[in-house]
This record gives sequence, C-alpha cells and structure tokens, in this order.
Amino acid sequence: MDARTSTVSPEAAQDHEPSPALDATEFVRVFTNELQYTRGVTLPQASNQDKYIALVRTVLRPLIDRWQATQARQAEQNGKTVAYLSAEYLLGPQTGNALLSTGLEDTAREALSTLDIDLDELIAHEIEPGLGNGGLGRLAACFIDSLATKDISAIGYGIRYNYGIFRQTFVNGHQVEQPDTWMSHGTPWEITHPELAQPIGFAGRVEDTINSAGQPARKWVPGWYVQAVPCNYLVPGYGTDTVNTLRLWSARAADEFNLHIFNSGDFENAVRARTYAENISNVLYPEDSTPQGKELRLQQQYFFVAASIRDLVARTLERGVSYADLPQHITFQLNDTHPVVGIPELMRLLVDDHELEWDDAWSITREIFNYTCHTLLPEALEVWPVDLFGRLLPRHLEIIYRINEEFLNEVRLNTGNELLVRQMSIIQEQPFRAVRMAHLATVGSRRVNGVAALHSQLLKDNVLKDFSAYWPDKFTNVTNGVTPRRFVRLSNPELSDLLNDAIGTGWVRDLSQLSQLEPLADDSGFLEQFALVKAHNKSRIAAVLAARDGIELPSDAIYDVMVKRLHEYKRQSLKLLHVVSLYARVLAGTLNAEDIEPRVVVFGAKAAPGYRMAKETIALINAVAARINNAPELQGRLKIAFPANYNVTLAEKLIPAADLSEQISLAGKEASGTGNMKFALNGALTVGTLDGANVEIHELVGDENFFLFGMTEPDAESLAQAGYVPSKFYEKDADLKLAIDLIASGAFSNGDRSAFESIVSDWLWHDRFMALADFRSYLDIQTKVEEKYRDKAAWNRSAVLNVARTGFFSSDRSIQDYLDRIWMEK
Ligand code: TH1
Repeated sequence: MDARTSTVSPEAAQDHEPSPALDATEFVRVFTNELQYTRGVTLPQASNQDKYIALVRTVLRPLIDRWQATQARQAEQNGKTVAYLSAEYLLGPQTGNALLSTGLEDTAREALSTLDIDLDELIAHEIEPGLGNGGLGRLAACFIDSLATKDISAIGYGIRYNYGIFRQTFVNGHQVEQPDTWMSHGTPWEITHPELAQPIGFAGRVEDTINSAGQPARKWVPGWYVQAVPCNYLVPGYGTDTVNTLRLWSARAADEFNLHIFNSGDFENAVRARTYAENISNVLYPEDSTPQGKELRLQQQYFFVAASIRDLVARTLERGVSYADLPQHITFQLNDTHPVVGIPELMRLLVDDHELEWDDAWSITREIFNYTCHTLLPEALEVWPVDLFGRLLPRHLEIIYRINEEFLNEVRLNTGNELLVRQMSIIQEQPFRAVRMAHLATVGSRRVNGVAALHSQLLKDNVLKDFSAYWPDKFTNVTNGVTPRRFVRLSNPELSDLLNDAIGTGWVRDLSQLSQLEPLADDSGFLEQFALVKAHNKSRIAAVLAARDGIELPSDAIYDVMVKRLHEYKRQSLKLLHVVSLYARVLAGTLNAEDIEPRVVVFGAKAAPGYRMAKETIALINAVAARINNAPELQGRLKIAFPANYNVTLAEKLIPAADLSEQISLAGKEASGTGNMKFALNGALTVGTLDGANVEIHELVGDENFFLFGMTEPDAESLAQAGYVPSKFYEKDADLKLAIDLIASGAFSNGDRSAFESIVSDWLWHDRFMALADFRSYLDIQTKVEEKYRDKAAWNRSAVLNVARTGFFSSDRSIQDYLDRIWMEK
C-alpha cells in the first residue's frame, strides 16, 4: 500500500512555474461577476473589501476544481491517508500562496490593472489567520503545504478559533494584548458545512450495559453536548494538481442534545448554556512551549480530536475497509501532546460504539497513532489532574487506567523493576495525581519522533529515557523543515528570480537543487547580484517598518534579526546585553563609536500574557531602544527596531532582509527552531549555539560560514551540576558588569532603579538559562561578525553558501522522512 495517491506525475516535475488556470480576459469576467453577484456592487461602488472578496472567489474557482478531482482520485485509490492532528495552524496570508499555486499572479495583476485595481493593495488587505502561537503551528502549516505538493493523500485537522493569537501593541513600551479579529474582513477562504456538524459529548457518567452480543460492556452517557461544525480550507500543492483539505472545527451549541439541562422556558440559562458551549472554539491559548492546565483547554483538545477521528474513521469504514485494516488506511500524526486524548477516544469508539474486543482495538490503536514531541523543557510536558480529567471525560479516564494497568503489568513482568514501573506510569502520583500525556502518547503510538537530531537524541537520553530503553525501535528523528514556496519563492521574489536564472526553477519543488549554486559562490558577478537582492530587501523592510511602525532605519547596515516567541530559554536578554554593552563601553570611553560597524538590531516577539519575566524583557528592550536610538554618543551606528505584533506577514518581509540570524538559546533547550532555517535559506549567516537544528545547519554550511559560540549541551549540563553561580560571571567580566550596572542604574528608566529590578536580580541570582555564562563568548563572536562584514566579498560568499547548502531544510524533505521512517515504514 502506498501513501501517495499518485506518484509525482511527469508534468508535475516540470521545470517551469504553473501555467495560469485562467487568462486575463476570463479573469476580468469572473472577477466582475463575483463583484456583482456575490457582493452586489458595481465596480465603481466596490470597496477594497468587496474587491478583495471577489479576488479570492475568482482564485478559488480553479482550486475548487482541483480539490474535487483530488477527492475523487483519493477515494478511488483507497490508499492510506495521513491525518495530521494539531491544535494550531499558523497559516499566514492565503492570497499570495493561492495565486502562486494557480499560476495566476501575473494574470491577476494584468487583469486587475485593466480595471485600475492594484493587486498588491488587495493582497495587503488580507488579515492573516493566526491560528497558532509560533513554531509548532507554523510547522503544521508548512507540513500540509508539503503533503499536497508531494501528492500525498492527507488531511489536516484542527480548531477554527474565532480569535487567534492576540494582536500585540506597546503602550509606554509595555505589551498590551488586543483581540485578534482575523474574521472581521469575512472568511472567504473557508467552505463551511453546518449541516455536517457532529455532536461531541462531555462529562456525564459511565454505565454498565449489555452489548448486542449479550456481553457486559460500559457505556458513556455524556452530560452535555456541543456540535462540531467542519470548516474546510483548501491546501493547494505547488506544481501538481493535488489540493488537500484542512478541516477546522467550530463549536456550535447543540440545543437538541441539551434539552434535559436547559429547563424549557428558562431563556436566560438557555442562552448562557449556548455561550458556554460555543466558547470552546472561541480563543487560542496564547501559551507557547508551556502547557495551560485549564479545563477549557482540555475541552478544546477533546472537541477537535473526537470530531476528527470520527470523521475519518467513518469515511474509511464507508469505503468497505474492515476494522482490522484501519491501520493500512489511516495514520494519525499527533502534533505534540495536545491531540493525545485521541488515543483513548479511538479505544472508546472501537470498544464501546463498534463493540470490538479490547485487545483487538488496542492493537489497531497502537498501529494508527504516531507522536511527535516538540520540547525538552520538563515544565512544558502536559499533565491533566485526574479529577479534572475524570469529570470532563469519565469514560476516557477509565480507559486510560486500563491501558496503564496492562502496560505496567507488562513492564513489571519484563523487568521486575518497581521503580521503573512507577517512573513509566501514565499516571503521576506526585505532587498530584495526573495523567502524563507524553507517556500516554508514547505507550499508544507506533513511532515517537523528535524534531531535530540533537533533540531526538536528548529525548532518548533524558525526557523519555525509560521508554527508549524499553522500546529502542520506537524512537526516531525527523528534522523539521519549512516550505520553500512561502519562505523563499513568495517572500523573496528577487532572490527567486536570481535562483531561477542561475539554476532553473526546479528548486521550488526540490530544494536540494540549491546545491547547484555552490560554484557560483566564487563568481564575483553572481555575488554582486546577490548583494543587490539583499540591499533591495533591506530597503523594502525599511519602507515597511516606516509605514507600519514609524520606525526610521538606515538600509546600509548589518541587519541583525532576532524574531521568535519571547522566552527565557531563547535568551533575548543575551542579545540585549550585547547591545547595552556596546553602548555602555562607548559611554565609558573604552570603545569608539566610529569603530562600531553600523548595525540595526531587529526584535520581534510576543510574550504569553501571563509570563511576567517575558513581558518585563519586552519593556526593557523598548526602553533600551528609546534611549539608544537617540543617543548622540552612538552617532547613529546602532539602532534597535522592535515592531509590534510580529507575525507571518511581517516575517515574510523581514527574513529576506536579514544579514545575521540570531539563534542563541541555551544548548539543549530549543527542540529545533524553524526560523533558523528560513534565515539561512534567505542568505543570512547564523550566530548560534549548538542547539536544536542549529547543529545541523552548522554541520551543513560549514564552520567558516556560521558564527558558533557558547556552551554545548554537555557543558551546560556540567555547569548546572557543579552549581551555577551567575554573579561570579558578573564579578569577573568588566564588560558584563558595565552593561548590567547601566541597566540597574536606571539609565533606561529615567533614573528609576526599580524599573528593571526583577530582571537584574534574576540575572545575578538565578539566570536559569545561563545567559551570563555565555556572554563573553557571545561578545567575542559578535566582534568576528563585524570583522567579516567589513570584508564584503567574504560575507557574500558565506551568504551564498548558506543558501546553497541548506536545501535539506525543506519541509518536503521532512515529509519524505515521515513517509520513510514513520507512515510507510514496515
Ligand atoms: C516549538 C519548539 O519550541 C521549537 O523548537 C520547534 O521548532 C517547534 O515547536 C516546531 O517543532 C514548540 N512549540 C510549542 C507550543 C506548545 C507546546 C509545546 C511546544 S514546543 C503550545
């Protein structure tokens, strides 16, 4: 059985861009028709909103044709479908990508210009669906793009949040969150089917019953229901006919099921109950890499997973597939632990609803699920208190207890080690009884993978060590990747043209072809063109930031960029200490401003609303920016830009402009990172630690083309073991002391010494992620950065080699690894 519904067809392996699905005349006709009959306006009456919707509907037409053909083909082939279960999809703007995959970009531009409409203005009108927090959600979006591009029968399942990741604003330098009203311009990309809603139960009780064979059985009687309404998004492949589906579930109140709770005539309570149910898909939890132990979060998880599993299992059984053969036709990929409640849900479906024997159901279940772990931080591992879990999902808790009991009996039998039994239990006893979702995922999955080589190794050595000793073959690695369509072809058109001229257009579908650039790294003509592209992209972002944020930046400076969620382990504070130390040394007279290579430091970062240290770091960055950007002593040689609300839309403009990519987490803490890949592919050099996928980037691009610094993971581990005392580093490093003292003096807070007191004392007394220990090494490598930047030819050569040598980081390659190591592996 092959997962591919069709292998890559010869015409799909084309070396030219997709041919347009409509010509300009036809485009104009369909577009004006849409204006008239779906918006009800004439061209002169039409607002930008009307025109945007008409544009979307015009581009959707050829996609819908391909979508329907894909569904027919996939059903007929009756192969294996990959179902990606993810609580987050950080899609980014849709219009540009749809124009790309339909080959309609030039046609649309030409057609609209005959109507005096500027395509780019309409594209800019779109508000991106920010239905994810950061890397994990963006990875899911890259993966569904690659699954379609590789013609794999696949479906993404998730939640259609009414409010995605909050919109970040700064008020006096402090982060203030605003609701993300991404649907306020309508949702023209979505095809919703309220009539296909499914009821999802919660709470209630479990009863003894007799099944249809006269055997004793258990039956869950939920206490209340909510309807899951499917909202479909089209996921077009590039250079292929495949258009897959992303199915996001929206919660709607289910009155008919709740009649017994809502007293008839009790209007107020009936309305309140509606609101309660619909609350489930209302808002994305804004925590990244940290779990939210709230009941609503568990409701969200069960809601989308139950609807998704039922949807795909029912459709597969309808095709005549037997229960025993389900694992040949379905694979559920669990994106972290958020969808792991799917394991007991499939058991419940098979045992209680379909009346399979427990052992048969369990062997099917363990064949169907695979689990991807995305973290190493112990506090980021999800656990659910059993009382909360049992209240919301009483039957599922019973099932988990039975799975655990049988599993632990087996461990006991095989190892005779009672300590191991307790360590591996799916239920933790201390400090409170709770379900360990990572353990449940590992026990219930056929394969478990980490997201970069180092991360997968550390998973086996630390976080899941007992399990990897017990099941050595269960564990594997799939290094993350990013889609070259969005993050090179769409976001960096100038570089794309240069690549097309140099090596043809095949790289967009086969990024390994970038290696053909290698010889051009020694071609001075090519290096010059490459430098022009970078310069163009810097002017482009400078213009964007001027218009968007009122930030004025020089375009001839090192663009040094650190964009990612604000987290202590990612160490934005280390970057800040570097900047402050330059300023402090100029003030102290130990550094001449003229000797600083002009540099623009760009930060982009949202902090989880309840994460105090992260929010204070944001305030400190803004305070330092306010001071440094106007400091006469610096003679304009150093600027900080911190545009608010970093998102996919901004990333697409910012990443192509970067010279330097900051990937400076403490080694052993960043599972992979994916921004690091996007920067390297756009010709930025990385300054980074040996952490996550940096390790593989460093290895591939070569040490001469990478600014490596800091402790290794074993170094950091031994320092922690030895007892890390950050104040010792402060005492012995004069530059570090100068920088911290300047912040403590109130220099960035109008003399208020208390303003950043908690950050300063954290540095001195805790510094859990050892920024102070890596400070000297970081400063030294930044001096090397300046030296290299002064040698333009050497810099550009390294930048080109970064592009030439990082084709490995395509998400198409990641998906091929999932096929080879997980989905199709025998
Ligand atoms: C991120 C990891 O931090 C990052 O290193 C990795 O590149 C990315 O996932 C994709 O694999 C994670 N995001 C989350 C978000 C939540 C929980 C855990 C993680 S790990 C909500």
